[in-house]
Amino acid sequence: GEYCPADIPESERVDCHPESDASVQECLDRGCYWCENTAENVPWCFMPRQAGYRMAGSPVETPQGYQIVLDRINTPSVFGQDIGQITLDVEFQTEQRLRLKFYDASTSRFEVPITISGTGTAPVVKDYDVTFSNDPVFNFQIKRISTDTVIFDSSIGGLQFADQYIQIAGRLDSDKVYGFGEHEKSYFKHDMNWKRWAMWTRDQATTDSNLYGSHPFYLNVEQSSNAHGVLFLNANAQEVTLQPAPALTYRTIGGILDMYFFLGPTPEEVIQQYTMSVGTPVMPPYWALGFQLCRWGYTDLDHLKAAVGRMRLYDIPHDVQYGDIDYMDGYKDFTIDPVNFAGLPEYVQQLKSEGTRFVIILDPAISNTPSPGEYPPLDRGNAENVWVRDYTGSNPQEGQVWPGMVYFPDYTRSATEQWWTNECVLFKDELDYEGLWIDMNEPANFVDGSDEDPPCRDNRFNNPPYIPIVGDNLLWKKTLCMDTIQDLGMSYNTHSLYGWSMAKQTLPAVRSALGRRSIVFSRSTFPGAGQWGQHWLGDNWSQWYNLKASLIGVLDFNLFGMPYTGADICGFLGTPTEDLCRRWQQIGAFYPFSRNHNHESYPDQDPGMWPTVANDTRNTLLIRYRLLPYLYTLFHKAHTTGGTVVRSLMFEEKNRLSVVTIPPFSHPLIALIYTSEEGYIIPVQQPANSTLFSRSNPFGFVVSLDDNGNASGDLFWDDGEAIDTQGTGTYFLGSYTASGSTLTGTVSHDGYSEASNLVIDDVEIHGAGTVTSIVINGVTHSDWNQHPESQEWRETFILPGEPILASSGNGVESTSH
Ligand code: MIG
Repeated sequence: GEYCPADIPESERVDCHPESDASVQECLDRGCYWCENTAENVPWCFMPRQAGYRMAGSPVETPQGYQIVLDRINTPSVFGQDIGQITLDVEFQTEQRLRLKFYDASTSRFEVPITISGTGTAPVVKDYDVTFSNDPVFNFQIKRISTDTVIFDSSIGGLQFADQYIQIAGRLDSDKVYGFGEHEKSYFKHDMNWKRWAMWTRDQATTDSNLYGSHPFYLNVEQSSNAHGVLFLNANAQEVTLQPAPALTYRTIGGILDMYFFLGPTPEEVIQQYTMSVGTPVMPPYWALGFQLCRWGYTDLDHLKAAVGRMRLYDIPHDVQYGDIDYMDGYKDFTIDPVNFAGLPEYVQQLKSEGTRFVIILDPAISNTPSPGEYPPLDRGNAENVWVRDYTGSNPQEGQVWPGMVYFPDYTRSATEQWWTNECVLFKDELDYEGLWIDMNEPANFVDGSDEDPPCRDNRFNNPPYIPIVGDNLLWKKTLCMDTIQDLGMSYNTHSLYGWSMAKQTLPAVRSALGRRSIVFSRSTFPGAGQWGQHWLGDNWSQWYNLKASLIGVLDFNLFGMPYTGADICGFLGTPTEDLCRRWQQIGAFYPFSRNHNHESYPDQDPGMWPTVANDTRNTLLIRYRLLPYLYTLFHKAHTTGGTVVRSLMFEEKNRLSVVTIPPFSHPLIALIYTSEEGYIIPVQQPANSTLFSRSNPFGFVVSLDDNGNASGDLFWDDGEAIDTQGTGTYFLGSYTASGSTLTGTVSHDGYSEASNLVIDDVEIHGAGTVTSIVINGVTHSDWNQHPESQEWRETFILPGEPILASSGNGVESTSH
């Protein structure tokens, strides 16, 4: 009828009633259209193209681009409090980076404290162009110049800028959309059939609703196969709807609309440009690339020792052992249970001598019930007033977590950093830990809001006019009230930055405690968190589905600038079958972060619990350890130039695939997929059961020649634990090229004297055809041999547990790894 215009295709509808239960009257009151009987999932209530803003005059040129003043057209309000005039700054920041910042010039609003700025003047040449129009209302198009592709077209309509409701929609060039997190998904490329994803940090076992981190970033691969990325720099509760046009509608309930476009043009370049803007991943210590064992629910030190004993019995590589909250006294940070974990500090020393380091968990919440003098970390925190405050801004806000009643440190306050660093330094004297695992920092609270009555005051922050589709439809579910206060601002704005700010303060703390490199595993993350911390994928289930989804999780976090990531191997919740655990150990051996971890209510699931799992785990981990110099070099690259460590095949132009399907699955996504790329040289090292020992073993190279007989690669090497060896120059960087039958090594940087002790005793060459001579650095080698069956590239990579061809030591092999 008259409320249902024919000219807006279903696929392009911008939802005008994103809450549930739309009615025709409510829809018309918002000045929107109503069309029933659509295809499934299509919104019935949608925005007219005439709603939005209009340019007040022509765009004004600025040194970096344009400034445009936008006036709201007088149409009915969707959620109230519309801002009548907004300003758009268009900044041509670099050749590949464009910023569109929509804000209220008359009133300051919350802005995420991440600065991504250009040089101040527009680049002479750039990959993109922006056009603006007032027809029928303000809209813009962003175009990739080289291919004439419109990569974002806001003429689809829907621009809104209200105090607590900001929305923008855009047509995309292709439906190949990746990213937005944190969610558990079983596919990498998004489903564009009206799928909706909320971003709001939340303590929630893995599912497809909003989880621990908030990552409002997507990658879009265009039809031309060029790629671009977009960051919405916003921390409020937010969501995106992906629709089949292809298009997306983005909504947030606070802050500003701050969009950064990264033009790539390759997917890897997009991620490099993105991570260089928000902070490239911190360089992990070498030992953190080793295998790690954890569980929640070691009832006492003997229980933990028994698990370690099984690792030793089966000679399974074991670089890190964890202490979960069990080691604490009454679950209080910076304490050790004097009964069940008596002797832990001495045992940690023993582990260290065996090549196994100890990492401890710390929760942000600090017990506030002890009397003065009983728990010094609380007393010192009180003295410095480091806590998140209640709505009055003057009293610390109470919550409930593991130790009972607690306060939450405000990690956006500088006094907190001194206090937190001091506590970490003091505790290091009691327990010789090597890394910190920071959990519950969404922040998680065992009660909704508080245990006061009512838990949160009824106001526009705790109960805003619109709530994105966050789990439980409540912003303060299992967290603090939205009007609690940190130095940076109200939780309404800063909630999703809590884990980010905790990681930011914990890296300097742990560095002060150790005086060397460390790790800070953070459950909650936000763009830029990778420059301080690492991430595990949270509380998953011991199910095949979660094994599959973990691979997507690893890929997603590589898009988000946190390549050091992995899922709890064998699953956290539930009891894995022997076969699941075996296969998970095999796949997990190739996560950047390889750790078996378990929930307290389920039986031990360390690999030594089953002989078959133990054997396959050891054999697969030996492959991982052989590849660690390569993995380390990849991390160095990500640290210095941004980009990914684990990436999807669509990031690669040329590759040969080796696919091993893992029964009972035959779907390629369920397979362990190896890209053995032609033309690369991969540095390897003889493995051992700890990096402490493998680091002094001989090196080797796996050379995989391309069709022209060429290959190249590099090796980054340093002491594995000094802070910022890149900055101080105390590292070795070698470049290797193969051409014809000659492999040449060139030292690109020689700042690590120990590197002169590196020995190479194994070079494996693939794709060489008939080999007649091997020359390494000008020296002809005669002690090589050829694989009896095939001197050519092997198409399949064989996992342990299946027959595997043995390495023959020195010389040339054609077995493929
Ligand atoms: O309320 O420290 O995700 O890895 O074992 C649960 C106990 C708190 C949640 C973490 C999990 C950890 C567990 N923690």
